[in-house]
Amino acid sequence: MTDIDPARRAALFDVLRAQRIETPSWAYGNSGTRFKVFAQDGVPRNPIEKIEDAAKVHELTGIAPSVALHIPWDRVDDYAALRTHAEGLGITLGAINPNVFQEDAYRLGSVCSPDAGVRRKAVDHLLDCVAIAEQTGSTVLSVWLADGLNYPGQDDLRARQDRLAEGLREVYDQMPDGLRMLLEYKFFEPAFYATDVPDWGTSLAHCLELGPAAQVLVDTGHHAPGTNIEFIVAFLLRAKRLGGFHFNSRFYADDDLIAGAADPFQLFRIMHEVAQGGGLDRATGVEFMLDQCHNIEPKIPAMIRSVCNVQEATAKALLVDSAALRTAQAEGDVLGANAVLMDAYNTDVRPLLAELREDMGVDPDPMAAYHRSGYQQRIVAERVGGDAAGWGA
Ligand code: AFD
Ligand code: MN
Ligand code: MN
Repeated sequence: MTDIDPARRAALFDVLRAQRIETPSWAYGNSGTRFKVFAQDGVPRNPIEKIEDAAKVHELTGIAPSVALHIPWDRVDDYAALRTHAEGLGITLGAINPNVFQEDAYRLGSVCSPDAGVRRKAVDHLLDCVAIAEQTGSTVLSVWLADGLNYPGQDDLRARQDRLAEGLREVYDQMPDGLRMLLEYKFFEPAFYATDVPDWGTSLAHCLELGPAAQVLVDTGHHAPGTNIEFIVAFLLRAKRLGGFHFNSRFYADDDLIAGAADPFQLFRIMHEVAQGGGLDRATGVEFMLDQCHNIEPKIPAMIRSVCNVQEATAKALLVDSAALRTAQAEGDVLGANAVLMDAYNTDVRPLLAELREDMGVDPDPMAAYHRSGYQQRIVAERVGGDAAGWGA
């Protein structure tokens, strides 16, 4: 058991109780790589069933009260009804993720395409998603563009930035008050030579040009190996342009594995910078979202594991003795400062989190509770026929 004084424990619990981690609708469906999508029994066949799975994750963890949608994967005729259904299950609809990367028209790009008609099509889809966000009550438009080039000379790099700025400007100017555009970057894939929003600097530059409702979305799987992601987080928090995260884990590329599974120390360092920079204060508006694809493992347990991994990293970050850290840093006590951080990281916070969960009225072991619930057996038995969610490959 972590021996921390009652006042500090209470403060820690207040922050952890308020933590909100959004799960992605697409992670409940079938997924895979360009080589194969492995179908699993019981996966949802429509947005309603995805929302039911997301609601189960929230019921068991207590800190996953919203689910991000992906359009058109989650297109429905009545978004207001979908919103009501979600709220009836105890969760809300979260970020709206436009999809301008899965139609033939987008072969040479979407918003950055050399073809004006394709750019029009892409911007219209983004505008549709703004309208959908208003119906779902979403406050985030989560924009990831797969746009890029495979060969030098294929297109004009600067002209593509002009097209990007023009397209985002049109969307930004149509956004209602209260909606934020989070512009996601990715250093490669599906384009292999150049990506039009490849890094945090490009995203930040466009966000600064657009206005205060545009912020950077940091997907933890979207950096070259060895990138110091926590530096990016600290910098963007200081610039008040950290819109949020797509948490996942990677060993080599955008692997979309369970958050914290590949490098729990990196996840802790990221959450330490978030905690130190005020990012856990709801008022700063940092969105903590998962973006994963559970290709070979059962979907809902993987999601529970991911939510708990982010929660665990947060708890450890909150255990950092900030006063001792500041003192050691000010004194140039290199080993002392590092030791303060490592003390927190090396603390087993699982007993503390079990206590927190009991305090919150949820099972101290969400994973065991899921396996006891019979939910997996129920969805496998009930979800027979129809078209399982996912994408072909
Ligand atoms: C892919 C992209 C990006 C995007 C996600 C959902 O790399 O992370 O946010 O799909 O559209 O993972
Ligand atoms: Mn992402
Ligand atoms: Mn990704």
